[in-house]
Amino acid sequence: MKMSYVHSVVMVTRGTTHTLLPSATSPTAELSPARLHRFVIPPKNQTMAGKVVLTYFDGRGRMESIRWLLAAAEVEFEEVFLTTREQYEKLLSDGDLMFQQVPLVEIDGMKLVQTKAILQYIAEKYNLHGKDLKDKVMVNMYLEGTMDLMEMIMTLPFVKDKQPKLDNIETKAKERYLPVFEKALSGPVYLVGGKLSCADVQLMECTLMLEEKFPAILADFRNVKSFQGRMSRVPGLSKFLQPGSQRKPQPDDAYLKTVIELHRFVIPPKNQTMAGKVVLTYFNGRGKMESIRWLLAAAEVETEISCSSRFPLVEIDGMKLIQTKAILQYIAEKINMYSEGIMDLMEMIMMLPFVTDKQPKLDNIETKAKERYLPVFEKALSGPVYLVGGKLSCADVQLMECTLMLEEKFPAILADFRNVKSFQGRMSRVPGLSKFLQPGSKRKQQPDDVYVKTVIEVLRPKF
Ligand SMILES: N[C@@H](CCC(=O)N[C@@H](CS)C(=O)NCC(=O)O)C(=O)O
Repeated sequence: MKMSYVHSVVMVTRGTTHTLLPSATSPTAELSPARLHRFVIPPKNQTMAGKVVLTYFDGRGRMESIRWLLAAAEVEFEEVFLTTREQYEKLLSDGDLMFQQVPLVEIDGMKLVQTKAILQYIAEKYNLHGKDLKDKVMVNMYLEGTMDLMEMIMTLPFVKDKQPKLDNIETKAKERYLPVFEKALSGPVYLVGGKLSCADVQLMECTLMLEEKFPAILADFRNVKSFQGRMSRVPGLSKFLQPGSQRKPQPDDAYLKTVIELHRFVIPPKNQTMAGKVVLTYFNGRGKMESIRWLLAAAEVETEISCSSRFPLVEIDGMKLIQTKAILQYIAEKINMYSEGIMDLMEMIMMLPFVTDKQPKLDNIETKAKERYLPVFEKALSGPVYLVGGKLSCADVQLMECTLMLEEKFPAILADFRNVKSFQGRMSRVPGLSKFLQPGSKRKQQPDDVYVKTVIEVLRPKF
């Protein structure tokens, strides 16, 4: 690690939180007994395969939930703060950022990107992800919900006319999100399975963020409020909540300036026990449900369809599941960095029909596809038949879906990506998918005007 990258490093030890650097200070100046301890006591839970190093801005953003989770797991971590464009370009040229984006987390000899993939790895590793598949999918649904809400708050500083956004966040928090958690916590101590999970940790983070903006927002949500009290006594979190910890403050102007400066460049399918039918409720079009249809097709799972409800909703094994990515995980077990990247790209295409000035968006998608996403998959497929672990996974299925979507918009886009092109050929011969690709299957067409009108009518979205 280049010392110039290290702005300041704070280490959370088992006992206390110590600010150790700026790195320029004399190392001997702080050799208190507590600090010496750090070399003697191995950090709780953590096998010493190496340090955990987070690379991000010196602010909350997408890294903050990762900091919270590591704190809850009582895992020490170091931080590299990005302050200059040059640092970021170095990371790019070193090939450290798979999709040219931070957060970056170095852990167990890996360089991980994609926030949710990272959260999931840490949660699994430290037993904070629910005890079985059904608990895990519940945890994921809660996580996705709180993440959606936090993302609205996160992007607030970058918005010019803040009041309408703030009003929208407050309404959504009160009417959509908090009632869910209020109900889930009417009795149970934790959200899922009677034990602490990453969903609890993220809900704690989220409610504190909400209170910063709307101090009285929990007045009508007493269960959530007392949950907050309990969470603040979880040992790792109680330390994290103390001044001087690695928790970051609300974004200020200096933080915003840095972020803007840096952004200057432009399945266990087959052996699944089917306790019941799989029913998908969605619009009669692609949207966020299409990846689920693809995955179920690859898994050769029969589905029934009911149209035009508000959200992606899947009824499977007697549960009603919402939140697209959580469903994918239940079916294919593991969301990884690839599928999150592919989803980012597909979401850009998915939003196109709702955009008035399409050309700049299209240009941006084409550039990102060619320069950011396809090169990753071209490399990953130079040799291997499948993306991960030598076997078909949901990432392959999603990549197939994504490349076909891309070709619909840019027919020659795979000309320079031969491995991806021949992967497409292989995937089209996967039995479930070969059926799904035939006319008359449940695969949906590109969105037309009727689809767009229906979505707008039903959801009345505020884009
Ligand atoms: N889906 C990604 C999104 C990451 C992301 O948008 N990161 C921003 C910083 S918060 C970034 O690196 N942007 C640069 C870019 O997209 O070019 C994740 O959750 O990690």
